[in-house]
Amino acid sequence: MKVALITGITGQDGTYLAELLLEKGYMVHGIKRRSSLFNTDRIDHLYQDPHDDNVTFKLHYGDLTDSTNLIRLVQEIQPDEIYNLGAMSHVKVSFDSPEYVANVDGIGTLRILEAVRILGLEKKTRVYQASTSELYGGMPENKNDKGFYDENSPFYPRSPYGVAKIYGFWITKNYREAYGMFACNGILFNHESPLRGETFVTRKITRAVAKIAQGLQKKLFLGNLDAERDWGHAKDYVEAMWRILQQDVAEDFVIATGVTTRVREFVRLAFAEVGITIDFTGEGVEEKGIVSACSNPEFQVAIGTEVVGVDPTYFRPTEVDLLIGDPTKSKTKLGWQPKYDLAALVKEMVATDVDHFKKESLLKSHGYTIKNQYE
Ligand code: NDP
Ligand code: GDR
Repeated sequence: MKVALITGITGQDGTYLAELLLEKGYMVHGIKRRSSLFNTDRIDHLYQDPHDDNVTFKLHYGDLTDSTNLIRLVQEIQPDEIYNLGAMSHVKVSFDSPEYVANVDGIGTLRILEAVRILGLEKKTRVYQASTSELYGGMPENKNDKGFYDENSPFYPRSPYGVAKIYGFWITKNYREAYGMFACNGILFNHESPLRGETFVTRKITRAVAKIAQGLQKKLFLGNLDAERDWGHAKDYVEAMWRILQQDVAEDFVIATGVTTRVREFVRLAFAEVGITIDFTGEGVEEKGIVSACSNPEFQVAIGTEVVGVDPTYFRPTEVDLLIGDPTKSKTKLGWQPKYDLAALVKEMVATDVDHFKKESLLKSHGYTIKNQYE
């Protein structure tokens, strides 16, 4: 039985990856942070009683800022594969706590690699590093001839998050070259799902659409509606992570769909899922999204209602305007093929949020209040 250790197991990707590895028959260990409230909502369905026989899923307390904790866990677990997904992953928030982000997202990667080296596991333990398209910074001159970012495109990070992750990228590559470790970067472009954190733009939109349609929210405020992102589904992307560690030779791979879409268009598509047509008028901070049709009798939203506005609070000091990745290498070498396109992704995200808020409304109408991660 292969043994995997996942940092960031309580996050979006950690959850899907744990599910995938369990399906493949792995023993899965995960590191979770101690918090004053439960932070395991996403993975509660995977919980196994540690007193049972043949347990294949186990959580450990730990933190990427704590070297001794990481060394002890790697020593105890002796993993065949480590997936380093733990990070403060919000680009905008990284401008507020840049030093913490450098410590967790940058030096945290070094701590994982050093734990493997100190314990002499260089030849046993393979390491996957969660690198990101934020490394490219969206600089137009750095795209390849076909107009995409690929494994050879230069980096130019535009946030403390991107700068911390560039350290993680290079230290992973350096440990591969210096110590012969099987350590790889997956340079993943944006990937979303119904499990996406609520303050990332796609989930913020799908939640708001579900609430506005049901009369639970009046308006959605966003930042830069012109930003363009290459959005895939997290379920497809964790499959690529696993494939990267199954290669004969350790290498870095771009994982992307090759299609980019504006935030404004994502908003339109998400509202369309509940039968609401949005027209955008005005420019810059004056831009507004106004309902021009509502074809679903279940959701009564009046024509002419202003449901989307711009709030400059969500602008970033430096922005990544456009990202689009070239998945050619991952498709040919890894045999990776995404199952979802953007339409299927939006459909699933909106449907899940509509369902959630329907249940919540029903409970409220019967005098119950529920407090969970959604509030
Ligand atoms: P999430 O924000 O959903 O999850 C991040 C995880 O990291 C959570 O489990 C979180 O724990 C954990 N974490 C945060 N700080 C620490 C710490 N100090 N020590 C240990 N664990 C910590 O991110 P995603 O699942 O979306 O992303 C996974 C990884 O992939 C991240 O490294 C991200 O930067 C990277 N990435 C993500 C992309 C995307 O589009 N989703 C694209 C490219 C890269 P807790 O639940 O307690 O907060
Ligand atoms: P990103 O994702 O910064 O690409 O990082 P996010 O969803 O936060 O932003 C995408 C784009 O949308 C614009 N935007 C808004 N963003 C947020 N969060 N909230 C808003 O209200 C809003 N309005 C417009 C942003 O300016 C941006 O251009 C994600 C994270 O998962 C990283 O960890 C990962 O490395 C990269 O994707 C690839």
